[in-house]
Order: sequence, then structure tokens, then C-alpha cells
Amino acid sequence: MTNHWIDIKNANAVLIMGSNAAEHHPISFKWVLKAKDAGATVMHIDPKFSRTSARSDFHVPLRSGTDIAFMGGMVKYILDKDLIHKDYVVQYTNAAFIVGDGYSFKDGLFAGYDAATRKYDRKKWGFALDKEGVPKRDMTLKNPRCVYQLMKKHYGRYNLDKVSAVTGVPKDKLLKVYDIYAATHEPGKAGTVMYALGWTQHSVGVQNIRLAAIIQLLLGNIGVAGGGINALRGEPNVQGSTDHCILWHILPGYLPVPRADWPTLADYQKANTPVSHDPKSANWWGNRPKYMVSLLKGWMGEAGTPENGFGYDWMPKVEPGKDYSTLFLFDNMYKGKVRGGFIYGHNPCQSMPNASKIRKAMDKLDWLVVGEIHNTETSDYWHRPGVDPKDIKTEVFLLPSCQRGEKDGTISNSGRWHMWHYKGIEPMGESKSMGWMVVEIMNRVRDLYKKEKGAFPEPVVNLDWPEHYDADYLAKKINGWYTRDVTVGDKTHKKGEQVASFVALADDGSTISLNWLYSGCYGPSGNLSKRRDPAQTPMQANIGLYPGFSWAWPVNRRILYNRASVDLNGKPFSADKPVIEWKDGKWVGDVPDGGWPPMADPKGKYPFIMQTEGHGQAYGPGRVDGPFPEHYEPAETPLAANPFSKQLSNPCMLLAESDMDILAKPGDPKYPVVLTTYGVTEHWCGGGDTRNTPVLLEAEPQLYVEMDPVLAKKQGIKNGDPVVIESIRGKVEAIAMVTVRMTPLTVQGKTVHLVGMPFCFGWTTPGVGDATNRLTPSVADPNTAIPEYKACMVNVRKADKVTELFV
Ligand SMILES: Nc1nc2c(c(=O)[nH]1)N[C@H]1C(S)=C(S)[C@@H](COP(=O)(O)OP(=O)(O)OC[C@H]3O[C@@H](n4cnc5c(=O)[nH]c(N)nc54)[C@H](O)[C@@H]3O)O[C@H]1N2
Ligand SMILES: Nc1nc2c(c(=O)[nH]1)N[C@H]1C(S)=C(S)[C@@H](COP(=O)(O)OP(=O)(O)OC[C@H]3O[C@@H](n4cnc5c(=O)[nH]c(N)nc54)[C@H](O)[C@@H]3O)O[C@H]1N2
Ligand SMILES: [Mo]
Repeated sequence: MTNHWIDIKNANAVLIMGSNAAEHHPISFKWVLKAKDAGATVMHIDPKFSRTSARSDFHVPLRSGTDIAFMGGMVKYILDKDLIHKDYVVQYTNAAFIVGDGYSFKDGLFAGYDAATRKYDRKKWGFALDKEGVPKRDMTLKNPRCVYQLMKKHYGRYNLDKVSAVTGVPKDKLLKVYDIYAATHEPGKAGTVMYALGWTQHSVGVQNIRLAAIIQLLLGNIGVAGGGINALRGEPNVQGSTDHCILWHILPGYLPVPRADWPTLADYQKANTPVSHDPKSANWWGNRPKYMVSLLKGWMGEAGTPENGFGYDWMPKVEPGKDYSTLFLFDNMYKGKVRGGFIYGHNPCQSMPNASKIRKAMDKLDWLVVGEIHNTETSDYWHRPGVDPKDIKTEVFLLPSCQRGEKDGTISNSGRWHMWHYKGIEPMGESKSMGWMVVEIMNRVRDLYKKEKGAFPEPVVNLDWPEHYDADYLAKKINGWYTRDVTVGDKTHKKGEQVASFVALADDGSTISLNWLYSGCYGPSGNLSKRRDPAQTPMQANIGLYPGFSWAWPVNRRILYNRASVDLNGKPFSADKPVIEWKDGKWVGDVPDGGWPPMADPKGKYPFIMQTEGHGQAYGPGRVDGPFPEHYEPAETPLAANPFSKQLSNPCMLLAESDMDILAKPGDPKYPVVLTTYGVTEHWCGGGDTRNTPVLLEAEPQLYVEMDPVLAKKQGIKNGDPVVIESIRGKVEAIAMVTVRMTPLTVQGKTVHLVGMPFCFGWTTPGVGDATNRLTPSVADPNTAIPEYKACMVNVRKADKVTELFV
């Protein structure tokens, strides 16, 4: 989230799109209701009616996978009616920037596309630069090559007729949403966007979010109270896991992973340190070398020296252009290229797309270690239905794990709050925490390396590794400390002293920090994640900032990009709900995005400090699939052609390629129904945890498929009937739930039916059915590799009887 949960109460309009917040973030949803009580309009745009729709002012059903068409129409509406926050757009976004001659858009493709590699040459999309190397601007927004004009042209194609025909949303409903939301362009009004998997889990996932961010920039809604672009995060600590890197392509604090074509630290720093020639741009990533060296030094300790790039020389390096995400990890496993590995707290046989392939891929392993609190479809895949354990060669080790209530540690919530939790009870039986397991296993591996040497021992034996797992010690190390006495101005910091924030981090080995973004969470004044102080100044209390409650990254800033909430002189756009204000030569309110004076001052800086040029990206040349979001159909679609262009689906989408990775052809009459999948309140994700909790299983006991009454009648299905849902990849049995929560939609003049299924039921629990994910394809967004779980094509028919899976 750019903002945080409490801040949602400050919104005048709440657009919940691609999320079922009332069911998946039920506690936090109270802030939406507070906004509603205060007069905000809450809108839910979602293929199915849910409890979120029930608590909203109104619900608008749309066809899954058509949000870019829906929002593209909103951009056209905003620009046609000139409903932008003019000063904000001109001063703070790149709308005035002139795009270079390389950029063009034709037949659904941007310039620079290479059909052989399915990739773009993004250099084509760069800005026209002046002789200092600063992007040229036209503050009147009239230049036909400025971002504003190119955007107008791009979304000029998204007229109401076309958008309505593609999304299945009637024109009056489109206009109603556009009108209410666009009204937040007025200075002093704010609209918030709340999204989750309904946007991310698509082959255009990132561009869905980009388009929402563009709308927010046009309306001046980023950085202000009640605004923002707010990702409602998932698994208890998924925010922490991305911040601290449980992803293949980033290291902690969003530092790119080393690549084979950056063999030395100097190469890495050169490639990853952006340069701006504009003195008004803070270009914060220009500090990246300090963060990288402090991280490496934290990992390698005394052994990390300038001569070995602080240990960079020993780091594994990925091959440029190769994708190591789970989609391809399992693809490689299926192709027999992976011998073994560890899986902790993850049930891929249930939760990954094309689960039949995942299950077969696991058969190819020699060994597997699973850290779990329950037996799951993953720990037990070797005796799944239809498989003889004698045919499976894998040796599986199950490490009994304790549960989060049995361990100390931190959790980062969607609003970036870093919060300590205390263990309630000692771990039961032989169970241990994952931290304990990792530390112990690594210590034994190090002992073996020390004794037996082995190939390339340096990265293992040189690691600065604790003897025992200790969450408090790790939290301190994440914050970072001085490795030697350091004098800054008239103050000397002693070796071992905690750094106060990332501003202290250096690139000479004199500091460590395991994550620069979290630096400050455990400074000289102690572990701030334990704070629970509700004190606020009246200005902070007005919008509910609670700066003394826990600690938020970065530097306890609660609303990101808050320098965009004030005008050039530091005066808040909103007199009622200011976030920061320049008063008597200093900022008051939230922690500002850098302490510089307001922009009108010669020493002032642009507000979007993480962007090289300092401006919000109305045009985003950094995305791999285009600088403007464009509507493409999902990989499987009921349409044979894309009404917006000749390009049917995202030209860059990721596809696993094997004999088990097949896609229904566009508009295939054998698979005419759109399937979307989701979680339920009563279960947790793949259900490995909650199916073992009897009351929860009783509340939601079996795999079902929600379908509209018209489809049910057409297929001769009654509520409660056993049915078979079939995609080109496989069949799944479920119980029919015939409900008006699903609506047939008119798409391109034809009726399209949608069905919805949860994905939490699996065969290890008797009588509940098995993985919905046997239907979904191994297709993913090209920026993030998030699979397209939310739109694929199926058919639904009545089954003769319930099978043994439901008995
Ligand atoms: N009780 C409970 N809480 C949970 C979880 C759980 O399993 N149980 N899971 C947690 C996790 S890991 C996560 S990531 C979050 C997920 O939180 P959500 O993203 O809210 O969860 P989903 O059930 O996937 O619901 C997404 C919504 O998107 C809609 N949708 C599908 N396709 C589209 C589309 O193309 N466009 C639009 N606009 N909407 C679409 C679906 O109909 C659904 O209502 O919840 C977390 N919270
Ligand atoms: N079709 C479809 N598929 C989806 C989604 C969808 O919307 N539709 N959503 C996707 C999303 S957003 C997510 S996050 C994934 C989630 O799917 P997974 O990543 O597979 O996560 P869970 O199903 O939550 O499984 C977590 C496992 O961890 C175990 N566990 C719980 N606590 C602990 C602990 O403290 N230690 C250890 N070692 N184990 C523990 C639980 O018993 C459980 O088996 O599913 C994805 N799959
Ligand atoms: Mo998730």
C-alpha cells in the first residue's frame, strides 16, 4: 500500500476492484465502512457478487480479465472532460515529458517488439532529452509528442461502446463509476483504489495496477490522505517476504539479483545506479551502492572486503533473460532438471496452476524436504489418487514445523507496518521454527565444508552466520550497525552501534544492514516494531497516522509520496485532511519524502523521489510489456479476436512449454465458460491449514462451483448436483451452487457465462474433492510471473454421480 489501512477512512470514493476485501481482509474492512459512514461512495467492480459487494454502495459485474478496458474507458472520460488535477499532473507527473521518436503504437504493439524472443526493446520508449540529458517538457501539455497527448490518443480508442462490449458492463454503469470516481480530481477530494488478486493474477496483472496508478496520478490522488494505490496483501507476512526477498529476482530491499553479465561489484553498481541530470530530482536509487555493500557486508562479515567486492564475487549470478520463477522451476522439474529441494509452508501441489503437471513434476525428484505443520497434498504427493507409491522414486523428509503462535518474530502488514509478535506457547512435540531449521542445517553444512572442503567453499564457510537462531538478533541485523568507529560531522559512532536510519549506510564496508528499507526499525532507541503508543499530534490525529504505533518502512513514513499532497510552496491541497505541511521552515505531520524544502525553493525536490526523474509515471517505460497499459484478452478467451487491436493476448506473457501445457484455442466452442477462482473466508489459501481445523471444515465442507441460474438451466443442473468442470488440461468434480451472485454478461453481442470456484479443497482431506488448479494454465504476467489464475475457459456439465472424492 502507498497508504495504510486506517487511512482508507479518509477517502471520498473507494474503488474496490479485483479484491474481495470484506472476506479476505475482514478486520481491516472496518476502515472502508468508516469511510462509507462518513459519506464516501464504495464501489465494487468484480465478476461475482460477494460480501464485499453487499457492503458497498453498489456492485458492477464485469468479465474477468477486462479491467484494462474498463479503466481505459475511465482515462478517456477523465481526459475528454478535462477532469484532471491540473497543477499536480503538470508539476508532479511525467505528463508534460516529451517522448522520443522511437515510440509508436500500432496494431496492438508498441515499437521495438521482437516476435522471436517475445520481448520489447524498451530503449525505443525513452524520452527526448535536452543537452544536459534532462527530459524535455511542455508544461502546456500541447506538444503532440508529450505524454499527455500520447495518452489521450492511446485511450481515445476506449470509447463506451467498445468498452461495454468487451467488459459486458452496460454503458450507464460504466458512466456511473467514472463519474463518481473522477469527481475526486478536485483538490481536497480523495479516492482510494483497493486491489488484490483479481488484478494481479492475470497475464496483464502489472498493467492492471499501472492503469489504476495512472488514473490516481491524473486525479491527484497519490500521496494524499484517503488516496493511494493500495495492494491488499495476502499470506500473513507476504509484505515482509517481498521486502526481505523471497523472490528469485530481487535481494532484500528491492535490490536486483546479481547477473552473470555483471561479474564484479563495480559492474553491478554501474548497471543499477540510475543517474539524473536534473538537480531537482532526488533520484533516491542513486544511493543503491550503499545499500548493496551494507547488505553484502552483513552477509559476509569480516570476510567481505573491497578486494572480493564485499563477497559479491562469491554470489550466485543468474543468466540474463532467463526466468527462475516458480512457474519455470516446476517446468524444469517436470523436464527432469531438478534433483531435490526444500519446501517450507507452501503447498504447490494444490496452489500452483496446472496442478496435475506440478504433481507429475515432483515425481522426478530424487529427494524432497518439506517443513510443515500438517500433512498436505505436497508432503504426501507420492500416494495421491491414481498413483502407486512404488512407482515414485523420491525420498521425502517431513520436518515438523511449529506454528506462528509458537514463535517470536515480526510481520509486515499491507500498510508496511513492521510489527513484533510474541510466542504464545512453546512449540509442541518435536516441532521447530523454520528459522531454527535453516540455521541448524546451514551450520552442519558449513561443518562439512570445513572438514571435507568441497568445490567452491568460500560463500558457505565465509558467511557471517549465527550459532543459534534468535529473532531479536536478526531484527537488529536487519536494521544494521557500524562495523568500525565512524565520525560524521562532530559525532562519532562506535563500532557495533546501531545505525539510526539508512541515511547512515555507506558503501565502504563501515556499515551493515540486511535490508536498507527497514533501517531505523531497531536503531539506538531500540526495537520500534514493539511500539504500541497511540499518541498523535492534532494534525496527525485528524487523519489517523499513529506514528508511535509499531514502525513503518521507510523511516516510519505512513503515506508514501506525501510531498505530492502539497503545492509548490508546501501548502496542503486538502485543507481538511493535510498529510504534511511546510510551517516555519520545517515539515509537520507525517515524515516527509525527504527533508528538503518545498519545490518552489531552489533547494526543493520533485515529490516522486524513487523515480530517476522524480515524477509520477503517467507513462511507464520500465514495464516489459509497454509504457501504456493496453487491453489484451486472457491467454484463454471466449473471443476469437480482440476488438481493440489485431493483437489478441499479451505479446509478452510467459508460457511454460511442455506436453502438459496446452491452451484452448480462442473462442473454442468446447470451452465456452469463463472460470475465475478465489479463496473463501472459512479457509486459508490451498487449505492445508484450515481443512485440519474441524469447525472451519464444517463451515465450508466441499468443493463447489458458483454458476448463474441461466447457465444451470441450460446445462440441466440443479443446486447441489454433482458436476464436472473441464478445461483442456483436465477435469475437476464439484458440487453445483446455483446463485444469482453470478451474472451472465453480454459480450460482443453474445451471452458469456462465468463460473467461480474456490481453490482450498484437496484430496488429503476425505470427502472434500481435489485441487481446482488442475484446470488453470501455466501462463503468467511477464513483469512478475504471477500466474493467470483468474481467467481460463471451461465447460460445465452434470455428473452422473458423486465420486469417491466426495464420500
Ligand atoms: N479468510 C481468508 N483470508 C485470506 C486468504 C484466505 O485464503 N482466506 N488468503 C489471503 C491471501 S494469500 C491473499 S493473496 C488475499 C487475497 O485476497 P483477494 O484478492 O480479495 O482474494 P480472491 O478470493 O482471490 O478474490 C479476488 C476477487 O477478485 C475477483 N476477480 C476475479 N477476476 C477478476 C477480474 O478480472 N477483475 C476484477 N475486477 N475482479 C476479479 C474475484 O471474483 C474475487 O472477488 O487474501 C488473504 N486473506
Ligand atoms: N486457483 C488459484 N490458485 C491460487 C490462488 C488463487 O486465487 N486461485 N492464489 C494464490 C495465492 S495469492 C497464494 S498466496 C497461494 C497460496 O498457496 P501456498 O503458497 O501453497 O500456501 P498455503 O495454501 O497457505 O499453504 C501454506 C502451508 O503452510 C503450512 N504452514 C502454516 N504455518 C506454517 C508455519 O509456521 N511453518 C511451516 N513450516 N508451515 C506452515 C500450512 O499447513 C499450509 O499447508 O496460492 C495461490 N494459488
Ligand atoms: Mo496470496
